[in-house]
Amino acid sequence: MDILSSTLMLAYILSSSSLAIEIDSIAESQYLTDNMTLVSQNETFVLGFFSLGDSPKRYLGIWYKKIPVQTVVWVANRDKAINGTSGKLILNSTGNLVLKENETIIWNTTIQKQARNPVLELLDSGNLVVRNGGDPNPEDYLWQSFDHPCDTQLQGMKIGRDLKNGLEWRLTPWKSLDDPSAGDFSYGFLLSDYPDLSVMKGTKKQLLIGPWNGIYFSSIPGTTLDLLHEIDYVANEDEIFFTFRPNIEAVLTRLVINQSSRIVVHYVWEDTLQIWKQFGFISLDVCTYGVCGPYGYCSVADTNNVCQCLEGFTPKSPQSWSSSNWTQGCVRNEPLSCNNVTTTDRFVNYTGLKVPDTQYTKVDKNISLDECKHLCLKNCSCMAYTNSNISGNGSGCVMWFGDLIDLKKFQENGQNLYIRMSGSNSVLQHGHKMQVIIAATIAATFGMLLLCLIYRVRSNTDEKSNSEEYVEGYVTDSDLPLFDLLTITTATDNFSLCNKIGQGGFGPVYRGKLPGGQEIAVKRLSHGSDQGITECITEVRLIAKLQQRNLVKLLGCCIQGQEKLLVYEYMVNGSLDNFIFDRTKGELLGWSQRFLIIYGVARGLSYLHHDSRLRIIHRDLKASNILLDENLNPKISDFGIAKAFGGDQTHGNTRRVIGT
Ligand SMILES: *[C@@H]1O[C@H](CO)[C@@H](O)[C@H](O)[C@H]1NC(C)=O
Ligand SMILES: *[C@@H]1O[C@H](CO)[C@@H](O)[C@H](O)[C@H]1NC(C)=O
Ligand SMILES: *[C@@H]1O[C@H](CO)[C@@H](O)[C@H](O)[C@H]1NC(C)=O
Ligand SMILES: *[C@@H]1O[C@H](CO)[C@@H](O)[C@H](O)[C@H]1NC(C)=O
Ligand SMILES: *[C@@H]1O[C@H](CO)[C@@H](O)[C@H](O)[C@H]1NC(C)=O
Ligand SMILES: *[C@@H]1O[C@H](CO)[C@@H](O)[C@H](O)[C@H]1NC(C)=O
Ligand SMILES: *[C@@H]1O[C@H](CO)[C@@H](O)[C@H](O)[C@H]1NC(C)=O
Ligand SMILES: *[C@@H]1O[C@H](CO)[C@@H](O)[C@H](O)[C@H]1NC(C)=O
Ligand SMILES: *[C@@H]1O[C@H](CO)[C@@H](O)[C@H](O)[C@H]1NC(C)=O
Ligand SMILES: *[C@@H]1O[C@H](CO)[C@@H](O)[C@H](O)[C@H]1NC(C)=O
Ligand SMILES: *[C@@H]1O[C@H](CO)[C@@H](O)[C@H](O)[C@H]1NC(C)=O
Ligand SMILES: CC(=O)N[C@H]1CO[C@H](CO)[C@@H](O)[C@@H]1O
Repeated sequence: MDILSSTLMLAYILSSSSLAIEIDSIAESQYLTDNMTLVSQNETFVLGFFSLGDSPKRYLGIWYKKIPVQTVVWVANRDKAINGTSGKLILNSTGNLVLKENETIIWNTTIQKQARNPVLELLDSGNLVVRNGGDPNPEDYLWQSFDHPCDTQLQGMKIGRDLKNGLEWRLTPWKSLDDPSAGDFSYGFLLSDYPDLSVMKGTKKQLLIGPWNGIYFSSIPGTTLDLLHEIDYVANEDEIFFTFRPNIEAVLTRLVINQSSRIVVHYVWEDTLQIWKQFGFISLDVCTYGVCGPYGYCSVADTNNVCQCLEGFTPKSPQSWSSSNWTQGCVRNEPLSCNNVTTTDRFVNYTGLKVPDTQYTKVDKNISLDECKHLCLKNCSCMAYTNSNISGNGSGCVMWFGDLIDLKKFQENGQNLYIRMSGSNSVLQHGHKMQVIIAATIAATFGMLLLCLIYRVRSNTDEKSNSEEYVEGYVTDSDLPLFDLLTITTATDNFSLCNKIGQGGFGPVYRGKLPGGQEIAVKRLSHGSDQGITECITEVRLIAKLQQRNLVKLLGCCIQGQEKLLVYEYMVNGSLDNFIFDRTKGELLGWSQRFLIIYGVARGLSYLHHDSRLRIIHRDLKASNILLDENLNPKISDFGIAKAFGGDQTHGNTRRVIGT
């Protein structure tokens, strides 16, 4: 029967290649042909046929409707293309989707559930679903594309395992830009008591991102609460998964696995620039799985000394170790002494780590760290333990059996791991000493008031030498408040003109008063401004980390829809240019006062250039960016185009002319 397959014909529109009919759902026995698209309710996504490059091959897939750069997030027939435009997607009476080219079946679904008047719909989340018509529970889908991920994780989409139904939610990259079929790599969870999020190559472990420790995946201290996303992790008898959601509405974000050295990339749509920006990524750097062998740890920071033995261990084969073949790992200086009756073994507290491969682990969520220790001590093959959940004061117990492999060490952050050591020797003291030194260093160098911690994954491609941006991984802002837009509009009297106190390159600045009475200055980044989310976040990230009396203090930020607002402490005396370019006000500044201002600015700069953890070049230092507090103390502001360098980097190239 050749009935028109749409329940509702909305419009004819010009798509990239031909005239397409847009429909909003497909009922039983109806179909979608090459010249039709299925559009989600709010027109966020479309399902349709597309080709890649100049190829005549056609694929059925989902992409963003409103984004000019065609961004395909899901492909049905990724392994078997249609040769021309005669593809047809049919929803048959059993609720199955069948994609045909003429009479050849290209792709189909196989559902177990009983279908009644099935309907096919594309949701605004990008999820293509088949559900029973009139089903009161819209979540009870017969089939959904979110259960069959390709290379992209969208908001709300699960990566993990459905243990009840035996489904695996795993991302696999496209083979190439014009071939969506699955490449060798994949991204998902490995099953164990304490599942590792991993990148696999075939069945080989390529990179362990680590287990979820209650706050982050062990090798990425920081994924908790980057400024844009929160991660939800669930592990129970039925399923293990993580999903993410942006804490800012209307931001389009996606996580993609790509068969290149940047294996997992987090993209955010930059509306002002109309491009996808890499917001964070996980790279296949030197610290691939097991590169340092048992009891060795990998450190990204030191490229000359990638692998080190844990304290109390030495290379198993010093010869191959010195020729940078570390895979044999390290052995104990002092053997353990343990049998099922007695032991003199102890545990040494190692800090700042990614925990080892969790394949042979046991988790008990109900017991304390101390009970965990005793349990581990009793079993001679238990080599380490720690809290299974490190949030709050830590809770639960995870124990490792057998050799510890794939440890990583971080310069900051990381977890504690209690490793079994012989109790009869000097190693123990050594271990303790290391721990004290580390703790002291952290306290002294970084201060305990870190607001913003960054896990930096250096680009290991040639982009490093000439890249304008110092690309960084995920950002955390556990202490930096995100203000509600309503709070700010109320505080500034809806950005009233009377409250406007200045105009910066990127937008106006308003004065405001928070409900508590605190005075604030709000920088409102103009909608059309080039300063997009990433620049905004650069500023937040840089400033939040800086603690110095000659730098203006950032109280928080607010990013909601088009609005990007930065909230600072209010400076009663405004900016320096108000004084020095005004004859009457200028007279208020005596020479000694001027000297103190210059001195303060210099101190602020000295801090930025030498004393802060990152070298920062402000690049837009001018009188209007020097603010004065009630005592005329100067504070440097406006870090919108500042550039950060590694702590020891003294040279860098830039391709843009910038600032003043
Ligand atoms: C769409 O394609 C079908 C067959 O593939 C054809 O019968 C129909 O006329 C086409 N509709 C339009 C509007 O081109
Ligand atoms: C669609 O847009 C409307 C209005 O903007 C909004 O209220 C609704 O929640 C949106 N629906 C979905 C599924 O996003
Ligand atoms: C498409 O064309 C290729 C090569 O021309 C052929 O091998 C393949 O079988 C065709 N596919 C279908 C579904 O006919
Ligand atoms: C499908 O039918 C079209 C038009 O009838 C024809 O051009 C095409 O070669 C057919 N494809 C296959 C794979 O038979
Ligand atoms: C519906 O499609 C499935 C293929 O997934 C097939 O097994 C089944 O026979 C079809 N049912 C009907 C009624 O066509
Ligand atoms: C993967 O990333 C590389 C480098 O960013 C890019 O050139 C390539 O096109 C990407 N591949 C796909 C399939 O998107
Ligand atoms: C490293 O050593 C192991 C065994 O000691 C050997 O199998 C492997 O091939 C070596 N790797 C390289 C790159 O030489
Ligand atoms: C310790 O092991 C020995 C032999 O393996 C066994 O006979 C003995 O019962 C064990 N003791 C305990 C306390 O489990
Ligand atoms: C292990 O060391 C870390 C860092 O010094 C410390 O915070 C933690 O409390 C120590 N663990 C125990 C059980 O003492
Ligand atoms: C853990 O404790 C909770 C309540 O304290 C209890 O309901 C649960 O059964 C315990 N689980 C295990 C594995 O002992
Ligand atoms: C130690 O733990 C392992 C792993 O859970 C277990 O297989 C083994 O039987 C335990 N050994 C003893 C002596 O309890
Ligand atoms: C009729 C048909 O082609 N059925 C196929 C549907 O897809 C499954 C795999 O997903 C095949 O096993 C069936 O043969």
